[in-house]
Amino acid sequence: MTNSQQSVPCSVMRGGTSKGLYFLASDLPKNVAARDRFLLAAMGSPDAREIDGMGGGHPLTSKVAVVSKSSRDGIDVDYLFLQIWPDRAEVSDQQNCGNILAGVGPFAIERGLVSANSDLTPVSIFMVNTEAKATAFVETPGGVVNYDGIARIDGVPGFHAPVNINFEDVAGSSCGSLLPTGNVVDVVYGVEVTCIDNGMPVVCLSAADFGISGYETPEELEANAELRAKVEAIRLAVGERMNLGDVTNKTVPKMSLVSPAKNGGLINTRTFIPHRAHEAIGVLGAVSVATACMLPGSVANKIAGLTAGADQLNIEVEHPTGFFTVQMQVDNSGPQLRVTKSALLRTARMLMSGNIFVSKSAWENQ
Ligand code: NQM
Repeated sequence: MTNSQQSVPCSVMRGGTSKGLYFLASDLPKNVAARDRFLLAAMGSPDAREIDGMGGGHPLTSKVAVVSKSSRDGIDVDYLFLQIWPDRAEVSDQQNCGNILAGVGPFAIERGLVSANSDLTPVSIFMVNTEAKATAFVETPGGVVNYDGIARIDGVPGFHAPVNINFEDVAGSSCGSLLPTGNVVDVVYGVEVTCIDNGMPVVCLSAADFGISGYETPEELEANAELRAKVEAIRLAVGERMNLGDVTNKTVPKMSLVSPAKNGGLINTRTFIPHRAHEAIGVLGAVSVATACMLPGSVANKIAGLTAGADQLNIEVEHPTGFFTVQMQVDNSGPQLRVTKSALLRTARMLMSGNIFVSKSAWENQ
């Protein structure tokens, strides 16, 4: 602590293709409004550049994980994800984040919430936002987290230790069911859409329906005001139908413009999250798109050209900076597709661990 500043223990980590602040819940104010004021000050929000805080001025680098030991059966830690809006004084717990999730296992071990007794430590994680479970496998030779390795994920330079993550039963975790509108395809403002939630609420749209190729850069997409307005109008219209209420100020659903793969994958994507264009694709966002590819008749399925029948598949989702591979296991035996498991590879890295400082007046005003 300094005279005018209050400090709190915090780690800065890269989780997958995102970056954020990781806290123990016990280090943060218990009162939610006070916690949010503290996190806004810590990130430097509201300010487009977040210059007076740790945020990177983009939703993908303005994220927080709050981690605690779990009291739930068979679960090691609880993980609450919070999105800090860079340019609005707002903190949202309305969505989950599978990228920041990748850092939760290593963080939990580093901070003594989980002990590492073998070379590979499974960390079972309850994702508080969506009340779903994930298991992350963290390399811990000699009981210490290892970050070096030969795993590579698109959107992150270099090679790192793998963090394999399994999801069980994430269908409908935000919207109540895999197909929240009850339909494989809905028509909104004359455009065919597939609304799906396999861990993240996503609307799949055909890029061709918007007069774009689907291979534009995120910058080109963000500069296309007409496209953004059309996509946003559809998002606002489907939000209620997806059981998400008024989504005007929500970070969900994500809007994924799909087109034929052109680099050997199954499908190509450009995703608004929902107002900035993702540099890659979110983890659970990719799981939802991969699931849509397996769903006969969906907007994504028609473009991917996948025929029904396979119950285990590696789905390569292309995005602006490469591929995202999702291993899908589904049960095709009933009238409706049931997802039994999804698994994927991420990497994570501890970047800094220490104390974060906010002005004492921000702290005391809590
Ligand atoms: O979909 C960005 C990210 C995400 C979320 C977003 C994510 C997920 O890349 O699970 O990871 O869509 O807001 O971190």
